Amino acid sequence: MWCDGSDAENQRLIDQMLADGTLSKLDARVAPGSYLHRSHPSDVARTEHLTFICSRERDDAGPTNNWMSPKDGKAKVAPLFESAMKGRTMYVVPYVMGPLGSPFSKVGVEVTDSRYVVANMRIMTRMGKPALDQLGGGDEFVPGLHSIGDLSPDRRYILHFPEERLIWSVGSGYGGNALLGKKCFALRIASTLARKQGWMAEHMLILELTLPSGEVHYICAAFPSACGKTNLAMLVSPLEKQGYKVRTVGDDIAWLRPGPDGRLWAVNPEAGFFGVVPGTGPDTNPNAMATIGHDTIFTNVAVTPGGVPWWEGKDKNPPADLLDWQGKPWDRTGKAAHPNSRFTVAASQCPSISPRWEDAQGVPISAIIFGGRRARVAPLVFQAFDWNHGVFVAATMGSETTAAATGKVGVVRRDPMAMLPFCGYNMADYFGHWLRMGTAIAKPPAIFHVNWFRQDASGQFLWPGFGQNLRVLLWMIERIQGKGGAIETPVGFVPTPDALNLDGLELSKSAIETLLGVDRDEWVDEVPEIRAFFDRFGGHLPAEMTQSLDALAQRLSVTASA
Ligand code: TSX
Ligand code: MN
Repeated sequence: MWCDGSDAENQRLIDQMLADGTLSKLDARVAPGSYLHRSHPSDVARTEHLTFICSRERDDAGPTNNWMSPKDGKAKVAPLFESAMKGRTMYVVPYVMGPLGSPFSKVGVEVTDSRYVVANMRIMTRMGKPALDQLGGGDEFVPGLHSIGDLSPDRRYILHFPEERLIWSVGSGYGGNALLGKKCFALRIASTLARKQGWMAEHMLILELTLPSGEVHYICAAFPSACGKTNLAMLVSPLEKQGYKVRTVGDDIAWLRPGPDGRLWAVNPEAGFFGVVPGTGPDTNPNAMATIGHDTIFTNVAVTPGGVPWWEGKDKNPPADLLDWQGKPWDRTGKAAHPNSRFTVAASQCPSISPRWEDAQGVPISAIIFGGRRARVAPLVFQAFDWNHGVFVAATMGSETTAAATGKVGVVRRDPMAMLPFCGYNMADYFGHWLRMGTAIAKPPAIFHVNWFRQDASGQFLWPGFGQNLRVLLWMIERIQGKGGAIETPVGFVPTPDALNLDGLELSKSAIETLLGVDRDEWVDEVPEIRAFFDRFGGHLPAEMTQSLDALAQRLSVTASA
Protein backbone atom coordinates (compact mmCIF):
# COMPACT_ATOMS: atom_id res chain seq x y z
CA MET A 1 0.00 0.00 0.00
CA TRP A 2 1.38 3.36 -1.03
CA CYS A 3 0.93 5.78 1.88
CA ASP A 4 -0.30 9.26 1.00
CA GLY A 5 -0.18 10.58 4.58
CA SER A 6 -3.81 11.74 4.52
CA ASP A 7 -6.05 11.91 7.58
CA ALA A 8 -8.40 9.34 6.03
CA GLU A 9 -5.55 6.88 5.50
CA ASN A 10 -4.31 7.43 9.07
CA GLN A 11 -7.80 6.82 10.47
CA ARG A 12 -8.06 3.57 8.49
CA LEU A 13 -4.73 2.37 9.89
CA ILE A 14 -5.73 3.33 13.42
CA ASP A 15 -9.06 1.53 13.11
CA GLN A 16 -7.22 -1.60 11.96
CA MET A 17 -4.77 -1.33 14.87
CA LEU A 18 -7.65 -0.85 17.35
CA ALA A 19 -9.29 -3.95 15.88
CA ASP A 20 -6.19 -6.17 16.13
CA GLY A 21 -5.08 -4.84 19.53
CA THR A 22 -1.94 -3.05 18.34
CA LEU A 23 -3.43 0.14 19.80
CA SER A 24 -5.97 0.89 22.47
CA LYS A 25 -7.84 4.16 22.68
CA LEU A 26 -7.17 6.38 25.68
CA ASP A 27 -9.87 8.24 27.63
CA ALA A 28 -11.06 10.98 25.26
CA ARG A 29 -11.68 13.37 28.18
CA VAL A 30 -8.09 13.33 29.50
CA ALA A 31 -6.20 12.25 26.38
CA PRO A 32 -8.27 13.16 23.30
CA GLY A 33 -7.08 11.65 20.03
CA SER A 34 -4.46 9.58 21.87
CA TYR A 35 -3.59 5.89 21.86
CA LEU A 36 -1.56 3.37 23.82
CA HIS A 37 0.69 0.81 22.16
CA ARG A 38 2.32 -1.99 24.14
CA SER A 39 5.42 -3.32 22.42
CA HIS A 40 6.76 -6.84 22.75
CA PRO A 41 8.45 -6.96 26.20
CA SER A 42 11.78 -7.86 24.57
CA ASP A 43 11.51 -4.94 22.15
CA VAL A 44 11.52 -1.81 24.30
CA ALA A 45 14.71 0.04 23.34
CA ARG A 46 17.29 0.50 20.61
CA THR A 47 19.61 -2.49 20.44
CA GLU A 48 23.10 -1.12 19.89
CA HIS A 49 24.78 -4.53 19.88
CA LEU A 50 22.59 -5.49 16.89
CA THR A 51 23.25 -2.24 15.01
CA PHE A 52 25.93 -2.37 12.30
CA ILE A 53 27.74 -0.12 9.87
CA CYS A 54 28.31 -2.13 6.69
CA SER A 55 31.16 -0.36 4.94
CA ARG A 56 33.60 -2.17 2.65
CA GLU A 57 36.51 -1.37 4.98
CA ARG A 58 36.24 -2.16 8.70
CA ASP A 59 38.33 0.94 9.37
CA ASP A 60 35.58 3.14 7.92
CA ALA A 61 33.24 2.02 10.71
CA GLY A 62 35.92 2.54 13.35
CA PRO A 63 36.39 1.05 16.81
CA THR A 64 33.12 2.36 18.28
CA ASN A 65 30.74 0.82 15.72
CA ASN A 66 29.78 -2.80 15.06
CA TRP A 67 30.90 -3.71 11.57
CA MET A 68 30.05 -6.20 8.86
CA SER A 69 31.07 -6.06 5.22
CA PRO A 70 28.14 -5.19 2.92
CA LYS A 71 28.39 -8.67 1.43
CA ASP A 72 28.33 -10.45 4.79
CA GLY A 73 25.59 -8.18 6.13
CA LYS A 74 23.32 -8.89 3.20
CA ALA A 75 24.07 -12.62 3.23
CA LYS A 76 23.27 -12.81 6.92
CA VAL A 77 20.14 -10.67 6.97
CA ALA A 78 18.49 -11.25 3.57
CA PRO A 79 17.22 -14.69 4.69
CA LEU A 80 15.46 -13.01 7.64
CA PHE A 81 13.43 -10.96 5.15
CA GLU A 82 12.51 -14.08 3.20
CA SER A 83 8.68 -14.35 3.43
CA ALA A 84 8.86 -12.08 6.52
CA MET A 85 5.85 -10.03 5.42
CA LYS A 86 3.72 -12.99 4.38
CA GLY A 87 0.10 -12.39 5.43
CA ARG A 88 0.80 -8.78 6.32
CA THR A 89 0.39 -5.62 4.27
CA MET A 90 3.55 -4.02 2.90
CA TYR A 91 3.42 -0.24 3.27
CA VAL A 92 5.52 2.06 1.10
CA VAL A 93 6.22 5.17 3.14
CA PRO A 94 7.78 8.12 1.31
CA TYR A 95 8.97 10.82 3.70
CA VAL A 96 10.96 14.03 3.87
CA MET A 97 13.51 14.82 6.58
CA GLY A 98 13.60 18.61 6.92
CA PRO A 99 11.08 21.34 6.12
CA LEU A 100 9.11 20.77 2.90
CA GLY A 101 10.64 22.68 0.01
CA SER A 102 13.87 23.38 1.87
CA PRO A 103 17.03 22.91 -0.22
CA PHE A 104 18.49 21.11 2.81
CA SER A 105 15.73 18.50 3.14
CA LYS A 106 16.19 14.90 2.04
CA VAL A 107 13.80 12.21 0.91
CA GLY A 108 13.61 8.68 2.24
CA VAL A 109 11.34 5.77 1.41
CA GLU A 110 10.67 3.18 4.11
CA VAL A 111 9.06 -0.10 3.20
CA THR A 112 7.53 -1.68 6.30
CA ASP A 113 5.01 -4.27 7.42
CA SER A 114 4.16 -2.38 10.62
CA ARG A 115 1.13 -0.08 10.78
CA TYR A 116 2.50 1.29 14.06
CA VAL A 117 5.62 2.36 12.16
CA VAL A 118 3.50 4.08 9.50
CA ALA A 119 1.47 5.95 12.13
CA ASN A 120 4.64 7.06 13.91
CA MET A 121 6.43 8.06 10.69
CA ARG A 122 3.42 10.22 9.83
CA ILE A 123 4.03 12.21 13.02
CA MET A 124 7.84 12.21 13.01
CA THR A 125 8.39 13.11 9.33
CA ARG A 126 6.65 14.85 6.44
CA MET A 127 5.17 11.65 5.07
CA GLY A 128 3.18 10.65 1.99
CA LYS A 129 2.18 12.77 -0.99
CA PRO A 130 4.30 15.83 -0.08
CA ALA A 131 7.36 13.56 -0.08
CA LEU A 132 6.57 12.11 -3.52
CA ASP A 133 5.97 15.66 -4.76
CA GLN A 134 9.35 16.74 -3.41
CA LEU A 135 11.06 13.71 -4.97
CA GLY A 136 9.39 14.55 -8.30
CA GLY A 137 11.03 12.68 -11.15
CA GLY A 138 14.29 12.42 -9.21
CA ASP A 139 15.86 9.25 -7.93
CA GLU A 140 17.75 10.68 -4.99
CA PHE A 141 16.29 9.07 -1.88
CA VAL A 142 17.46 6.83 0.92
CA PRO A 143 15.72 3.45 0.72
CA GLY A 144 14.94 1.68 3.97
CA LEU A 145 13.65 -1.86 4.24
CA HIS A 146 11.92 -2.74 7.49
CA SER A 147 10.09 -5.80 8.77
CA ILE A 148 9.16 -6.65 12.31
CA GLY A 149 9.99 -10.25 11.38
CA ASP A 150 9.23 -12.44 14.37
CA LEU A 151 10.44 -9.77 16.87
CA SER A 152 13.03 -12.19 18.21
CA PRO A 153 16.23 -10.47 19.42
CA ASP A 154 18.08 -13.48 17.96
CA ARG A 155 16.89 -12.50 14.50
CA ARG A 156 17.14 -8.73 14.88
CA TYR A 157 19.57 -6.60 12.86
CA ILE A 158 19.76 -2.89 12.06
CA LEU A 159 22.16 -2.51 9.14
CA HIS A 160 23.43 0.68 7.51
CA PHE A 161 25.13 0.65 4.12
CA PRO A 162 26.63 4.15 3.94
CA GLU A 163 28.30 3.56 0.56
CA GLU A 164 24.96 2.89 -1.14
CA ARG A 165 22.89 4.96 1.32
CA LEU A 166 20.69 2.06 2.27
CA ILE A 167 19.09 0.89 5.53
CA TRP A 168 17.88 -2.62 6.44
CA SER A 169 16.11 -3.27 9.73
CA VAL A 170 14.48 -6.50 10.80
CA GLY A 171 13.15 -7.99 14.02
CA SER A 172 12.16 -4.86 15.94
CA GLY A 173 9.15 -2.56 15.91
CA TYR A 174 10.69 -0.15 18.42
CA GLY A 175 11.23 3.56 17.61
CA GLY A 176 14.91 4.04 16.92
CA ASN A 177 15.22 0.60 15.34
CA ALA A 178 12.12 0.87 13.15
CA LEU A 179 11.36 4.54 12.41
CA LEU A 180 14.15 4.61 9.87
CA GLY A 181 14.02 8.38 9.22
CA LYS A 182 15.30 9.22 12.69
CA LYS A 183 18.51 7.67 14.02
CA CYS A 184 19.24 5.46 10.97
CA PHE A 185 18.82 8.14 8.29
CA ALA A 186 18.95 11.59 9.95
CA LEU A 187 22.02 10.66 12.01
CA ARG A 188 23.92 7.58 10.78
CA ILE A 189 23.43 7.83 7.00
CA ALA A 190 23.22 11.65 7.09
CA SER A 191 26.51 11.91 9.00
CA THR A 192 28.28 10.08 6.17
CA LEU A 193 26.57 12.28 3.54
CA ALA A 194 27.43 15.37 5.56
CA ARG A 195 31.10 14.44 5.74
CA LYS A 196 31.26 14.10 1.94
CA GLN A 197 29.19 17.22 1.27
CA GLY A 198 30.61 19.61 3.88
CA TRP A 199 27.84 19.83 6.44
CA MET A 200 27.04 18.18 9.80
CA ALA A 201 24.33 15.83 11.06
CA GLU A 202 24.28 16.13 14.85
CA HIS A 203 22.46 14.73 17.89
CA MET A 204 21.41 18.20 19.06
CA LEU A 205 18.40 20.14 20.22
CA ILE A 206 17.86 23.63 18.78
CA LEU A 207 16.38 26.40 20.94
CA GLU A 208 15.52 30.03 20.33
CA LEU A 209 16.32 32.66 22.95
CA THR A 210 14.81 36.15 22.66
CA LEU A 211 16.23 38.99 24.78
CA PRO A 212 14.31 42.04 26.07
CA SER A 213 15.96 44.09 23.30
CA GLY A 214 14.31 41.84 20.70
CA GLU A 215 17.65 40.29 19.76
CA VAL A 216 17.20 36.59 18.93
CA HIS A 217 19.80 33.84 19.36
CA TYR A 218 19.66 30.19 18.37
CA ILE A 219 21.56 27.62 20.40
CA CYS A 220 22.28 23.95 19.71
CA ALA A 221 23.00 21.48 22.50
CA ALA A 222 24.22 17.88 22.55
CA PHE A 223 23.89 15.72 25.68
CA PRO A 224 24.08 11.97 26.27
CA SER A 225 20.86 10.26 27.32
CA ALA A 226 19.28 11.06 30.71
CA CYS A 227 20.51 14.66 30.76
CA GLY A 228 17.19 16.30 29.83
CA LYS A 229 17.62 17.39 26.22
CA THR A 230 13.88 17.66 25.58
CA ASN A 231 13.46 19.57 28.86
CA LEU A 232 16.09 22.13 27.80
CA ALA A 233 14.58 22.46 24.32
CA MET A 234 11.21 23.32 25.92
CA LEU A 235 12.57 25.36 28.84
CA VAL A 236 10.13 27.80 30.44
CA SER A 237 11.91 31.07 31.13
CA PRO A 238 11.66 32.19 34.77
CA LEU A 239 12.35 35.72 33.45
CA GLU A 240 9.60 35.79 30.80
CA LYS A 241 8.08 38.94 32.37
CA GLN A 242 11.43 40.71 31.89
CA GLY A 243 11.41 39.81 28.20
CA TYR A 244 13.58 36.68 28.15
CA LYS A 245 11.72 34.12 26.05
CA VAL A 246 12.67 30.57 25.05
CA ARG A 247 11.14 28.78 22.06
CA THR A 248 11.72 25.29 20.67
CA VAL A 249 13.08 24.51 17.18
CA GLY A 250 13.98 20.84 17.73
CA ASP A 251 14.67 18.40 20.55
CA ASP A 252 16.90 15.68 19.09
CA ILE A 253 18.60 16.22 15.72
CA ALA A 254 20.14 19.21 13.94
CA TRP A 255 21.43 19.37 10.38
CA LEU A 256 24.02 22.15 10.28
CA ARG A 257 25.73 23.86 7.37
CA PRO A 258 27.81 26.98 6.76
CA GLY A 259 25.62 29.78 5.39
CA PRO A 260 26.56 32.46 2.85
CA ASP A 261 27.01 34.90 5.78
CA GLY A 262 29.81 32.76 7.25
CA ARG A 263 27.66 31.58 10.14
CA LEU A 264 26.51 28.05 10.94
CA TRP A 265 22.81 27.42 10.11
CA ALA A 266 20.58 24.65 11.47
CA VAL A 267 17.39 22.87 10.48
CA ASN A 268 15.49 20.32 12.54
CA PRO A 269 14.98 17.39 10.12
CA GLU A 270 12.10 16.00 12.20
CA ALA A 271 8.42 16.92 12.35
CA GLY A 272 7.67 15.49 15.79
CA PHE A 273 9.03 14.45 19.16
CA PHE A 274 9.70 10.83 20.11
CA GLY A 275 10.44 11.49 23.76
CA VAL A 276 10.97 9.58 26.98
CA VAL A 277 7.76 9.80 29.02
CA PRO A 278 8.85 9.06 32.64
CA GLY A 279 10.11 12.19 34.34
CA THR A 280 7.88 14.40 32.20
CA GLY A 281 5.63 16.38 34.52
CA PRO A 282 4.18 19.82 35.15
CA ASP A 283 7.28 20.88 37.11
CA THR A 284 10.00 19.40 34.88
CA ASN A 285 8.47 20.18 31.46
CA PRO A 286 5.08 21.92 31.34
CA ASN A 287 5.45 22.53 27.58
CA ALA A 288 5.87 18.81 26.94
CA MET A 289 2.86 18.11 29.17
CA ALA A 290 0.72 20.46 27.09
CA THR A 291 2.14 18.99 23.87
CA ILE A 292 1.22 15.41 24.80
CA GLY A 293 -2.19 16.37 26.20
CA HIS A 294 -3.88 15.28 22.95
CA ASP A 295 -3.27 13.49 19.63
CA THR A 296 -0.34 11.49 21.00
CA ILE A 297 0.78 7.88 20.59
CA PHE A 298 2.03 6.54 23.92
CA THR A 299 4.20 3.43 23.89
CA ASN A 300 4.65 1.31 27.05
CA VAL A 301 3.18 3.69 29.64
CA ALA A 302 0.85 2.52 32.42
CA VAL A 303 -2.89 3.02 32.07
CA THR A 304 -6.09 2.67 34.12
CA PRO A 305 -8.74 0.23 32.87
CA GLY A 306 -10.64 3.37 31.76
CA GLY A 307 -7.76 4.53 29.56
CA VAL A 308 -6.11 7.24 31.67
CA PRO A 309 -2.34 7.11 31.02
CA TRP A 310 0.15 7.37 33.89
CA TRP A 311 3.90 7.30 34.33
CA GLU A 312 6.49 7.94 37.02
CA GLY A 313 6.89 11.71 37.31
CA LYS A 314 3.47 12.63 35.90
CA ASP A 315 2.18 13.44 39.38
CA LYS A 316 2.53 12.14 42.92
CA ASN A 317 -0.72 10.13 42.88
CA PRO A 318 -0.75 6.98 40.76
CA PRO A 319 -4.37 5.85 40.19
CA ALA A 320 -5.46 2.98 42.43
CA ASP A 321 -6.34 0.47 39.71
CA LEU A 322 -3.33 1.01 37.46
CA LEU A 323 -2.17 -1.52 34.86
CA ASP A 324 1.59 -1.51 34.28
CA TRP A 325 3.21 -1.14 30.84
CA GLN A 326 2.66 -4.82 30.14
CA GLY A 327 -1.05 -4.57 31.03
CA LYS A 328 -0.73 -6.41 34.34
CA PRO A 329 -2.20 -5.00 37.57
CA TRP A 330 0.59 -2.82 38.97
CA ASP A 331 1.99 -4.21 42.21
CA ARG A 332 3.26 -0.73 43.29
CA THR A 333 6.80 -2.00 43.76
CA GLY A 334 8.31 -2.01 40.27
CA LYS A 335 7.96 0.68 37.60
CA ALA A 336 4.43 1.22 36.29
CA ALA A 337 5.57 2.76 33.00
CA HIS A 338 8.60 1.29 31.24
CA PRO A 339 11.61 3.58 31.95
CA ASN A 340 12.04 3.92 28.15
CA SER A 341 8.32 4.44 27.43
CA ARG A 342 7.74 7.06 24.78
CA PHE A 343 5.42 9.70 23.39
CA THR A 344 5.14 10.34 19.67
CA VAL A 345 3.65 13.75 19.00
CA ALA A 346 3.65 16.46 16.31
CA ALA A 347 6.05 19.32 17.03
CA SER A 348 3.35 21.74 15.86
CA GLN A 349 1.40 20.90 19.04
CA CYS A 350 4.15 22.27 21.28
CA PRO A 351 3.11 25.60 22.90
CA SER A 352 6.76 26.74 22.81
CA ILE A 353 7.39 25.85 19.16
CA SER A 354 9.32 28.63 17.41
CA PRO A 355 7.66 30.48 14.51
CA ARG A 356 10.86 29.64 12.57
CA TRP A 357 10.94 25.91 13.29
CA GLU A 358 10.09 25.08 9.66
CA ASP A 359 12.13 27.89 8.10
CA ALA A 360 13.46 26.52 4.79
CA GLN A 361 16.81 28.23 5.38
CA GLY A 362 17.01 27.13 9.01
CA VAL A 363 18.24 29.36 11.82
CA PRO A 364 21.72 30.88 12.47
CA ILE A 365 23.49 29.33 15.46
CA SER A 366 25.17 31.56 18.05
CA ALA A 367 26.38 28.84 20.43
CA ILE A 368 26.84 25.10 20.68
CA ILE A 369 26.55 23.49 24.10
CA PHE A 370 27.94 20.11 25.08
CA GLY A 371 27.44 18.53 28.45
CA GLY A 372 27.16 15.55 30.66
CA ARG A 373 26.12 14.33 34.05
CA ARG A 374 29.01 14.70 36.48
CA ALA A 375 28.68 14.75 40.29
CA ARG A 376 32.14 16.31 40.48
CA VAL A 377 34.93 17.64 38.22
CA ALA A 378 32.97 19.54 35.52
CA PRO A 379 31.84 23.04 36.59
CA LEU A 380 28.32 24.33 35.90
CA VAL A 381 29.56 25.96 32.71
CA PHE A 382 32.76 26.77 30.87
CA GLN A 383 33.54 28.21 27.46
CA ALA A 384 36.07 26.61 25.14
CA PHE A 385 39.02 28.80 24.10
CA ASP A 386 38.26 28.42 20.39
CA TRP A 387 36.68 26.03 17.86
CA ASN A 388 39.43 23.40 17.96
CA HIS A 389 39.46 23.39 21.75
CA GLY A 390 35.66 23.07 21.64
CA VAL A 391 35.99 20.01 19.41
CA PHE A 392 38.37 18.52 22.00
CA VAL A 393 35.92 19.30 24.82
CA ALA A 394 33.09 17.69 22.84
CA ALA A 395 35.18 14.67 21.84
CA THR A 396 36.05 13.95 25.47
CA MET A 397 32.71 14.69 27.06
CA GLY A 398 31.50 12.09 29.49
CA SER A 399 28.50 11.27 31.58
CA GLU A 400 28.16 9.25 34.75
CA THR A 401 25.93 6.18 34.50
CA THR A 402 22.70 6.38 36.50
CA ALA A 403 20.90 3.04 36.13
CA ALA A 404 22.27 0.07 38.03
CA ALA A 405 21.17 -2.16 35.14
CA THR A 406 23.88 -0.78 32.85
CA GLY A 407 26.69 -1.73 35.23
CA LYS A 408 28.37 0.35 37.91
CA VAL A 409 26.64 3.58 38.88
CA GLY A 410 28.74 6.72 38.64
CA VAL A 411 31.18 5.36 36.07
CA VAL A 412 32.14 7.94 33.44
CA ARG A 413 31.15 6.90 29.93
CA ARG A 414 32.77 8.92 27.14
CA ASP A 415 30.19 9.83 24.52
CA PRO A 416 31.78 12.24 22.03
CA MET A 417 29.29 14.86 20.86
CA ALA A 418 26.59 12.44 22.20
CA MET A 419 27.13 10.66 18.86
CA LEU A 420 28.72 7.39 20.00
CA PRO A 421 25.72 5.23 18.91
CA PHE A 422 24.83 7.46 15.95
CA CYS A 423 27.98 8.23 13.96
CA GLY A 424 27.82 6.36 10.64
CA TYR A 425 31.59 6.23 10.17
CA ASN A 426 34.88 6.15 12.04
CA MET A 427 34.51 8.48 15.03
CA ALA A 428 38.12 9.66 14.74
CA ASP A 429 37.43 10.73 11.14
CA TYR A 430 34.33 12.45 12.52
CA PHE A 431 36.54 14.50 14.86
CA GLY A 432 38.58 15.37 11.77
CA HIS A 433 35.41 16.48 10.00
CA TRP A 434 34.52 18.76 12.93
CA LEU A 435 38.00 20.30 12.80
CA ARG A 436 37.69 20.82 9.03
CA MET A 437 34.29 22.44 9.44
CA GLY A 438 35.92 25.00 11.73
CA THR A 439 37.94 26.24 8.78
CA ALA A 440 34.81 26.43 6.58
CA ILE A 441 32.83 28.66 8.97
CA ALA A 442 34.10 32.26 9.02
CA LYS A 443 32.00 33.15 12.12
CA PRO A 444 31.81 29.92 14.10
CA PRO A 445 29.45 29.63 17.08
CA ALA A 446 31.00 29.81 20.54
CA ILE A 447 31.32 26.40 22.19
CA PHE A 448 30.38 25.74 25.83
CA HIS A 449 30.28 22.79 28.21
CA VAL A 450 27.64 22.54 30.93
CA ASN A 451 26.96 20.27 33.89
CA TRP A 452 23.58 20.69 35.58
CA PHE A 453 24.31 17.74 37.88
CA ARG A 454 27.14 18.77 40.20
CA GLN A 455 26.58 17.57 43.78
CA ASP A 456 27.81 18.56 47.20
CA ALA A 457 29.57 16.13 49.55
CA SER A 458 26.21 14.85 50.81
CA GLY A 459 24.96 14.02 47.30
CA GLN A 460 22.61 17.02 46.96
CA PHE A 461 22.34 18.71 43.57
CA LEU A 462 23.95 22.15 43.86
CA TRP A 463 22.18 23.72 40.88
CA PRO A 464 18.36 24.01 40.67
CA GLY A 465 18.44 23.20 36.94
CA PHE A 466 15.38 23.16 34.66
CA GLY A 467 14.07 26.71 33.99
CA GLN A 468 16.92 28.24 35.96
CA ASN A 469 19.33 26.97 33.32
CA LEU A 470 18.24 30.11 31.45
CA ARG A 471 20.71 32.02 33.63
CA VAL A 472 23.55 29.96 32.19
CA LEU A 473 22.27 30.56 28.65
CA LEU A 474 22.24 34.32 29.34
CA TRP A 475 25.89 34.25 30.44
CA MET A 476 26.72 32.50 27.16
CA ILE A 477 24.98 35.25 25.18
CA GLU A 478 26.89 37.89 27.17
CA ARG A 479 30.14 36.11 26.31
CA ILE A 480 29.17 36.13 22.63
CA GLN A 481 28.45 39.85 22.93
CA GLY A 482 31.91 40.32 24.46
CA LYS A 483 30.47 41.37 27.81
CA GLY A 484 30.25 38.45 30.25
CA GLY A 485 32.86 38.29 32.98
CA ALA A 486 35.05 35.18 33.02
CA ILE A 487 38.22 33.79 34.49
CA GLU A 488 40.59 31.65 32.47
CA THR A 489 41.12 28.19 33.96
CA PRO A 490 43.05 25.21 32.54
CA VAL A 491 39.80 23.79 31.09
CA GLY A 492 38.30 26.98 29.67
CA PHE A 493 36.60 30.25 30.64
CA VAL A 494 34.42 29.99 33.77
CA PRO A 495 32.03 32.78 34.83
CA THR A 496 33.09 35.05 37.65
CA PRO A 497 30.47 34.61 40.44
CA ASP A 498 28.99 38.05 39.73
CA ALA A 499 28.79 37.44 35.95
CA LEU A 500 25.95 34.95 36.43
CA ASN A 501 22.57 36.45 37.27
CA LEU A 502 21.63 34.38 40.36
CA ASP A 503 19.00 36.81 41.70
CA GLY A 504 16.37 35.05 43.76
CA LEU A 505 18.04 31.63 43.71
CA GLU A 506 19.26 31.67 47.32
CA LEU A 507 22.44 29.76 46.52
CA SER A 508 25.03 29.82 49.30
CA LYS A 509 28.43 31.34 48.62
CA SER A 510 30.09 27.96 49.03
CA ALA A 511 27.58 26.32 46.65
CA ILE A 512 28.43 28.91 43.99
CA GLU A 513 32.14 28.36 44.62
CA THR A 514 31.82 24.61 44.18
CA LEU A 515 29.57 24.97 41.11
CA LEU A 516 32.05 27.22 39.32
CA GLY A 517 35.17 25.59 40.71
CA VAL A 518 37.81 23.82 38.62
CA ASP A 519 39.74 21.47 40.90
CA ARG A 520 43.21 20.92 39.51
CA ASP A 521 43.68 17.49 41.12
CA GLU A 522 40.34 16.20 39.83
CA TRP A 523 41.20 17.33 36.30
CA VAL A 524 44.69 15.86 36.51
CA ASP A 525 43.00 12.50 37.02
CA GLU A 526 40.96 13.02 33.83
CA VAL A 527 44.06 13.27 31.62
CA PRO A 528 45.09 9.59 31.58
CA GLU A 529 41.46 8.54 31.15
CA ILE A 530 41.10 10.77 28.09
CA ARG A 531 44.43 9.49 26.76
CA ALA A 532 43.23 5.89 27.12
CA PHE A 533 39.99 6.80 25.34
CA PHE A 534 41.91 8.44 22.48
CA ASP A 535 44.21 5.41 22.20
CA ARG A 536 41.24 3.35 21.00
CA PHE A 537 41.23 5.29 17.73
CA GLY A 538 44.85 4.59 16.76
CA GLY A 539 46.17 6.30 13.65
CA HIS A 540 42.83 7.83 12.62
CA LEU A 541 42.85 10.29 15.53
CA PRO A 542 43.66 13.80 14.27
CA ALA A 543 46.90 15.21 15.66
CA GLU A 544 44.94 18.25 16.91
CA MET A 545 43.20 16.01 19.44
CA THR A 546 46.38 14.80 21.12
CA GLN A 547 47.79 18.32 20.90
CA SER A 548 44.73 19.63 22.77
CA LEU A 549 45.15 16.93 25.39
CA ASP A 550 48.85 17.73 25.79
CA ALA A 551 47.97 21.42 26.07
CA LEU A 552 45.44 20.66 28.81
CA ALA A 553 48.01 18.59 30.65
CA GLN A 554 50.45 21.49 30.32
CA ARG A 555 47.94 23.96 31.72
CA LEU A 556 47.37 21.60 34.62
CA SER A 557 51.18 21.51 34.81
CA VAL A 558 51.57 17.80 34.63
CA THR A 559 53.90 16.07 32.21
CA ALA A 560 52.41 15.09 28.87
CA SER A 561 52.98 11.41 29.57
CA ALA A 562 51.34 11.45 33.00
O1 TSX B 1 16.19 17.76 32.49
C1 TSX B 1 16.83 18.11 33.47
N1 TSX B 1 17.46 19.33 33.46
C2 TSX B 1 17.45 20.18 32.22
C3 TSX B 1 16.27 21.00 32.19
C4 TSX B 1 16.10 22.03 31.36
N2 TSX B 1 16.89 17.29 34.58
C5 TSX B 1 16.26 15.98 34.57
C6 TSX B 1 17.29 14.96 34.12
C7 TSX B 1 16.70 13.65 33.74
C8 TSX B 1 16.22 13.64 32.31
C9 TSX B 1 17.58 17.72 35.68
N3 TSX B 1 17.78 17.11 36.86
C10 TSX B 1 18.20 18.96 35.70
C11 TSX B 1 18.14 19.81 34.56
O2 TSX B 1 18.68 20.92 34.56
N4 TSX B 1 18.82 19.09 36.91
C12 TSX B 1 18.56 17.97 37.60
C13 TSX B 1 19.02 17.69 38.99
C14 TSX B 1 17.95 18.17 39.94
C15 TSX B 1 16.91 17.34 40.24
C16 TSX B 1 15.90 17.79 41.11
C17 TSX B 1 15.95 19.05 41.63
C18 TSX B 1 17.01 19.89 41.32
C19 TSX B 1 18.01 19.44 40.45
N5 TSX B 1 14.92 19.41 42.50
C20 TSX B 1 14.84 20.46 43.34
O3 TSX B 1 15.75 21.22 43.43
C21 TSX B 1 13.59 20.64 44.08
MN1 MN C 1 18.29 11.18 20.81
